[in-house]
Amino acid sequence: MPNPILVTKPFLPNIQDFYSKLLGLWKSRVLTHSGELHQLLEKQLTENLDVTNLSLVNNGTIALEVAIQALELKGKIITTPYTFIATVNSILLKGLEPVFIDIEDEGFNLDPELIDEVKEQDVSAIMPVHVYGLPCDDNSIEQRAKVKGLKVIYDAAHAFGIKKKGESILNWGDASTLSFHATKIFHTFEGGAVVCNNPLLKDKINQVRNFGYTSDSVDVVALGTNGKMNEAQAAMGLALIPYLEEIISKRKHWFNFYVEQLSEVQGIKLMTIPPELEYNYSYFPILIKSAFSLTRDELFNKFQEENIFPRKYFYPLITDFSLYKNFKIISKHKTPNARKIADSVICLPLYPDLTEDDVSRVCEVIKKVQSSKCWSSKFKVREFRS
Ligand code: T4K
Repeated sequence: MPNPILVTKPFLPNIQDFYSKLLGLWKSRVLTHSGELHQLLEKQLTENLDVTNLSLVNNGTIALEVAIQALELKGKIITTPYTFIATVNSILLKGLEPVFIDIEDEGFNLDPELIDEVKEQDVSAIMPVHVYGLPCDDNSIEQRAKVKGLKVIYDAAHAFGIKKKGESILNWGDASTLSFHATKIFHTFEGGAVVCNNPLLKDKINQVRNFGYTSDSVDVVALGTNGKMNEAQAAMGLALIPYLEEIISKRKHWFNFYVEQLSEVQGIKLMTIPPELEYNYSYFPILIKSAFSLTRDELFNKFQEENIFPRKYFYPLITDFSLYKNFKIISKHKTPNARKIADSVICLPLYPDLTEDDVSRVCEVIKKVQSSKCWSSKFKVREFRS
């Protein structure tokens, strides 16, 4: 059996880069609570990502919860069912209710026009997701948010480093949240951040991530949690920053390799990157159409037989998970576009340390099953004619 190829493999810095940063911890014994490495990482990421305010937290789910808490949201939040479970769990965990609306036709992100159809009472915010790092339609979303007096939190877990027309998309809305999970472009083992433009909101975010304490840790002025990133996590982040260009350019190389190999395959639809985007090459989703020889699930199983493990990001839809299906407040809005995409998507393996042999193996599985279909249908035509 050939080596397994997983959907992703975390990028690791040279171990010395990480180790040298840890040495300081053995001297200082400051292991957490906004230590030296934490402060340095916050500063470096703020500059690197071209954002105004960035607060580190201990994962991307807590980033969402902290943003909801700091913005003092109540009632309901409009969001998408086509996302990772954490987006919507964060809403429920904070005692709010999700209102699911559909994604755009032929897209992956929430359809802003459907915000107009939400008639539910007590809606306080919109939580769109930049799925695979492809930016949402911010103008349409924020225009509607303004009219309705809603806050906007972008779940930007996939959008590390993405710029549109030269500007970071992390600066959009009231806040954006990032995930630095091991499987992400940039990681701190586990980790995340909340980005915002308003310095007063940053103060509040910093309070909420630290039990609600004021910066001098004397008084508790907000309802807070323990969302702090520790120094070992920050050390990993600092060790990885110098590799960011290499990480993204290697991902871009394999992304383009897939495009070259697969763009002519009948029945497979590839994602397109808008020209004005500086993309991070975080995912390589393909959509399996009816013209393909196998169904999505048949192709998925074929991959497993070949020891290749892509993922169905994002299937099932959030609204199909038992927790949400059985939940009394599940929204009445229909989401046919999201269902169509969830039923046809496969994210192929994409990470810097792939080899040409790996990517060729993945592409061969697809090309082989499709060409055998073409061959057998030609054969049938010949048989019929003779
Ligand atoms: N919002 C959105 C839109 C998100 O996509 C996510 C997370 C969040 C919010 C929440 O952020 P965090 O709280 O997670 O920071 C993965 C990740 O666990 C999750 O972070 C990510 N989204 C989601 C899309 O994917 P799984 O369960 O599908 O993948 P997992 O963890 O099994 O890993 C995938 C592959 O990576 C495995 O085949 C093995 C490999 N792997 C994984 C880990 C963790 C390694 O080789 N080493 C490792 O340490 O969720």
